[in-house]
Amino acid sequence: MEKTFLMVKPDGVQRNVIGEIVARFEKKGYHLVGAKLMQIPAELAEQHYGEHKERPFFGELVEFITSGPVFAMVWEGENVILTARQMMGATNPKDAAPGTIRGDFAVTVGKNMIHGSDSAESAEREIGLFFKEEELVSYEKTMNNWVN
Ligand code: 3AN
Repeated sequence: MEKTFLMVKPDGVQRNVIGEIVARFEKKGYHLVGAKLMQIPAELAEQHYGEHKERPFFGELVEFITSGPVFAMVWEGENVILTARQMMGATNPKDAAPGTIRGDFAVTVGKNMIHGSDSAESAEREIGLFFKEEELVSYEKTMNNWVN
């Protein structure tokens, strides 16, 4: 089953919307298979945003993402990579449609609430950077045993 890496950024954590963001993906029908509240070390931030190293905002990006706790998550489900990106909305909140996370909660491009992997390759890379295999669960054995 397809997996993606999503992360509520420091602005989202500070604004107390972790639950609201998690609820959107739960209600959509995706399954949370890993999650942790953490403070990202600078080296991990630089690795995570490695593809933006040459961009003028790289320093700002690393500084922001390490400025407070983030909520890192792995979600699983059909087409979750692309659908989560659609649910997040455009990178720049001014272009993000109402109803999307950035469209509803964010104003500026630097502080845009959430990160989500943009391809299968980045999902695999980012999940590996943030989670050990034993930190991810499988619902295969429990599915349909409880309320649902
Ligand atoms: P996305 O997060 O939608 O995949 P990317 O990968 O283009 O967007 O950019 C990574 C992050 O860099 C964005 N989430 C955003 O916070 C930040 N960013 C992108 N463009 C700018 C910019 N012009 N100025 C400041 N930060 C930016």
